[in-house]
Amino acid sequence: MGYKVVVVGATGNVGREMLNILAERQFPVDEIAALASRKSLGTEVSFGETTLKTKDLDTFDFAGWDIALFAIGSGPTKTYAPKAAAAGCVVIDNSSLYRYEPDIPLVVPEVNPEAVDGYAKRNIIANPNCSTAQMVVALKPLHDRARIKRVVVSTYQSVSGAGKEGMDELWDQTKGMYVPGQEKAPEKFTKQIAFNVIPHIDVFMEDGSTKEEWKMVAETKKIVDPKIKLTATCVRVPVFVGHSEAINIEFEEFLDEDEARDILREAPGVMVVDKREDGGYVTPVECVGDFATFISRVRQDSTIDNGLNLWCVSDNLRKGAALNAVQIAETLGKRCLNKG
Ligand code: 11C
Repeated sequence: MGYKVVVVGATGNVGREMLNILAERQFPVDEIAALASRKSLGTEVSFGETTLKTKDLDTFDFAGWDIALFAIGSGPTKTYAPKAAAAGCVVIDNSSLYRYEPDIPLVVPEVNPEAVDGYAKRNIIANPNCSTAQMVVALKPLHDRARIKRVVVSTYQSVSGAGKEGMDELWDQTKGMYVPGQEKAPEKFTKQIAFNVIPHIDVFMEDGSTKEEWKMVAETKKIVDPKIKLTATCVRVPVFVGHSEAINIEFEEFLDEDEARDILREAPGVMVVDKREDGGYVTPVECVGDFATFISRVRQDSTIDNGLNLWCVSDNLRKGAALNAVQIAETLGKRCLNKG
């Protein structure tokens, strides 16, 4: 016997990936429903070899359904997630709405699978931000070995993090640079994204950081260890899919670069590609459609006592969103629901 699964926001970038990944990983599904807002109603989406017609989120009755993977913004999530949870359906939510609430588990299954056990308090589990998810998969095994004191991370985030509109803007603006009359002014992003980089993702906070940067701090503390100090600079780059991160780590104990590489090679969800030669590292275009978080450029930081640098790349629509949500569903199934 398997699960009755709902995907909410099935026509978006992340919702479509959720359906693909449920099928690819052969999640034990007895019945599946793809829900969308009224404006996308009737749109067809793929689930493995089958095609699903989307149903109306507004009138859907969640009673009798086991798990709902939510991939809609915080606003509509606030309306529909409590409805689903109250009907007895466990919500796995990709928005930022519930992530920082103490009684809602925030889970990356390779890092804190046991946190899933707290799902029943609200019947909701939160999925982290994409830039956090891939980073903590790499940080956790290193933290277990040498205790991380401080992290300095700079991100290079693809436009798909801003949804389909972000991808369309990069495409149209790039085309518009060469086709007279088709110039495209910034709309989704605050400045030109084609052939440019923008050090601004999400809104500004009072201290001058952005919400995206704040999320990396708050989520790392909740998922890995509240003692870890972290400072981030998050940058949007003209890449369609795949977030990259340059991560500098200061440990309490010395950790040799070769040992760090070996630890990462053994770590769940991590793939090390680290040859000190031309092309001996991973870039975002190579990670698209993959499940792994790729680590390259592991090297000692000789400017501090116990420092290490590394390069971390992953498909932000997968490990950063849909894959992590499906992994949470798998973990919930194994640890708590025991079907399938
Ligand atoms: C981006 N990381 O790249 C964002 C997208 O909190 O789930 C995901 C935002 C979030 O723009």
